[in-house]
Amino acid sequence: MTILGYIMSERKLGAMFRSILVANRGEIALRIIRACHDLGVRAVAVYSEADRSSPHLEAADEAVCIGGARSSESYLNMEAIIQAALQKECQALHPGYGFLAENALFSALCAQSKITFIGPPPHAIRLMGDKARARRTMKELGLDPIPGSEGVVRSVEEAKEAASAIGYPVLLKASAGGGGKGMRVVESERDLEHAFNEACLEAEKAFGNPSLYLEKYIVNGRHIEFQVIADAYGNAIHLGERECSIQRSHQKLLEESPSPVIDAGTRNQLGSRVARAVAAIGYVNAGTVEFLRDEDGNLYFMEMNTRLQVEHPVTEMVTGFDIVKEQIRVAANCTLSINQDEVNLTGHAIECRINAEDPENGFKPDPGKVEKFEPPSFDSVRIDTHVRTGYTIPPFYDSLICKLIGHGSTRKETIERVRRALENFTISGIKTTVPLHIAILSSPAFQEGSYSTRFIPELLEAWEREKNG
Ligand code: MV4
Repeated sequence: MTILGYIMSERKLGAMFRSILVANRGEIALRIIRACHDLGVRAVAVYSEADRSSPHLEAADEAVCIGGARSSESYLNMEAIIQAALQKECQALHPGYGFLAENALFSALCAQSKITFIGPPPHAIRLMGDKARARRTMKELGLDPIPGSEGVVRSVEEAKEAASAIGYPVLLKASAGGGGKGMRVVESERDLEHAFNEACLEAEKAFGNPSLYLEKYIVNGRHIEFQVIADAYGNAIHLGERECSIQRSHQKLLEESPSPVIDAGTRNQLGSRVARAVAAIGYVNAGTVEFLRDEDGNLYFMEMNTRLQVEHPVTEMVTGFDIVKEQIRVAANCTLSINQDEVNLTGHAIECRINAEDPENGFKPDPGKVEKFEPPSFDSVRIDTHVRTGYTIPPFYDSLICKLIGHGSTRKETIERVRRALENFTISGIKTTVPLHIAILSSPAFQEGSYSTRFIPELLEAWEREKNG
């Protein structure tokens, strides 16, 4: 090909990185290291003093200690992480999820240090991190947000006015929040002042920003999110949706793709609008656009997450597309390796998040030594974990220890396959959420696909009743 031909051609091959710093721990660090190695890239791990014997260090080509056990001293320590990347001559850095993944300042600091942040540019993180601004922006781009306030509500009076206009019940959300932290349902005007003041204080404390916005409270909603990925040339595609309505305290427990309530027409239509919207804001890399579906089937924009998500494997299983490898490629200025027509969804996938928690005891984290860890090795079942027999789970971090993801040709087959896999999973020494997942998969409401927000509270109530005889 001539040089002009190459410049004019659609496919661009950026210069691939030689080394990538993996700025995370646990299962996702291993997942990212695997993607690096598949691309022939060296992976440099970082670790805290509590993670000295973590399996992700062995899997990496090199490892650097970045500080103390507490996250604030290590995995949130921007300077130490950038120092490690520079010292080990990494051209890029993958933040994983959590920690610094959605920190616009960190993304900018990487750029300043000539390290490619494998994620969106700072302006996109900032825009979507301001949830009230994100609602306005997406509305302009053709995605209807949940009916609510125009922007932030600056006073109780403003909140009252907005609430009367949309009708009670309403939900107060923190503009700097996300993921449901600090939300407050308000049933009537009488309760608004108290809820507003409490939510302000809470938002200030949790996010350093007291700004609130207000939405209509959708009863029995379903959480449905679209996976997108965009390159640096303005191309964006969607990879279908995930249903994430099975949550406890705003933590997702189980996710599936496709959603039982989204048909092909809705998927293609909404998916294209989502892809067009993210391209329009100059988004680059992987992201997730979250919707809430009401009982009438309306799909409202809720928020956008500007990172790789825990539940990305369900999308990988139904598309056969490696999202983490593609994140690295587009960060290296390659064009997307497929176009929308080449995205094909096959069968069904379900992910169970296995946490070191005690479901019998209010889901209290249960760290400690894992005496036995024997995952099933089944066809079409993927296990993403950093745990093995003899590993000690440190008490300092998230309690996610393993993701079990199953694929099948139908939803029914997948449910059976995942349930059987869970029944053949031996974990001893710690309490886990495996029995809860077996109960979810065995429940008629789940099997029918007719579950909503209330599913987990109801299942847990039934469990309590059973326990107390
Ligand atoms: C809502 C909602 C009802 N109305 N927003 C947001 C973050 C996510 N973790 C839960 N969120 C919700 N946002 C409005 N305007 C209900 C929830 C919600 C939920 C949604 C889907 C599935 C399970 C849920 C459990 C609790 C709350």
